Amino acid sequence: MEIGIFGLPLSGKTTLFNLLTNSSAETGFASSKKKANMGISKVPDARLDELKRIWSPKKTTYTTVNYVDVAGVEKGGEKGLSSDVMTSLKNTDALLVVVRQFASDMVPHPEESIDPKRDVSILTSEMLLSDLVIVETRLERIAKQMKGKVSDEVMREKELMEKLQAILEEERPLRDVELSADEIKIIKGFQFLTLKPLIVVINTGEEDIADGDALASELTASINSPKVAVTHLCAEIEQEISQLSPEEATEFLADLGIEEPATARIIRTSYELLGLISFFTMGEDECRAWTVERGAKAPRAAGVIHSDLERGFIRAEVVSYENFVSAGSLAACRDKGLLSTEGKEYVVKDGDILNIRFNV
Ligand SMILES: Nc1nc2c(ncn2[C@@H]2O[C@H](COP(=O)(O)OP(=O)(O)O)[C@@H](O)[C@H]2O)c(=O)[nH]1
Ligand SMILES: [Mg+2]
Repeated sequence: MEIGIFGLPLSGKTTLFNLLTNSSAETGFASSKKKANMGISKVPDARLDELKRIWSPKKTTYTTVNYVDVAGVEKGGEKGLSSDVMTSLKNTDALLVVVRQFASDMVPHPEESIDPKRDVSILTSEMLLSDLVIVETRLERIAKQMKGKVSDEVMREKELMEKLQAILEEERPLRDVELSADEIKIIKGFQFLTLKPLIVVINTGEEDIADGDALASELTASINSPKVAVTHLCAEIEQEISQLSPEEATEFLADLGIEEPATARIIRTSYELLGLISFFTMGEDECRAWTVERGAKAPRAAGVIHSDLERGFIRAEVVSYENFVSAGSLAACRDKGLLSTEGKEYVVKDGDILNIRFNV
């Protein structure tokens, strides 16, 4: 999974990127419009930590998310976003939009005042414009082709592009429009930004941490889209916490009334928004977390591990994480009848521990 970090300059994108990916990319004014940073984040999972404790395996493998921290968006270009930004966001599955709530005399806001709702609307306008430019460029190209004889396929694409053009001109993001499976297939390659799910992160000041949930609910209500989730953090404080030892960090978080590091919440929000769940494989050699779409059946989950496991899928032995941990061992699960054998139609659940039987 790849997520693009998107926002106005000096909103705290790179600070958040560093937190998520444990990097030390340059932050602040000089870097705010520079090229993209790329990094990988290990997805924290307390359940995998526990499996590791039980098995003491040779290897423990967490799932990962790739993050691209793009240069700050500059408002008002006629052609939408710069080609650098567009290229960086090309393969992203979702966008993490950072909007600034923190006030600071040392860090000027490009709009000279603090207003997360306005910033979301500026960023949305830039995304709408970029998508509109893509649609119009495509329509111009189709118009040239129309001088000759054109296929039904091109005609269908033209109709669809005209429909999208009308939607974008009404300033409606494509993610909020109902599209058929066919239409989605046609437009997939265009990488429209307003089609991508959004995780909006409000970067609060230290004094606003306690109001974070209220600020997030307010913004959620004003955006009002099932494909947009809003969460919050104070990037600067979390950055300081990340430099502490685990014990110190826990204490510091508790003092501030923060239940868990914000990065864990952001990753969980991303999984929920993208409809993803985790399942596990375990043993003495390796304990490992995997990611699959909610609703996926057992062979599809097997295919995430290896294509051979999907191709030669016979059955899956399944125990839920909770049952495994409460029983204490696989033998105990077997005795108690907690281990089930499932076929091709089994829908994998979050926290399932799978053992795939296959034959190729
Ligand atoms: N006071 C305060 N400053 C912050 C916070 N988050 C980031 N900053 C500062 O704002 C500046 C810009 O941050 P940066 O991550 O580089 O923003 P970017 O341009 O969006 O990548 C840096 O000097 C950060 O130290 C915050 O939560 N509070
Ligand atoms: Mg930056």
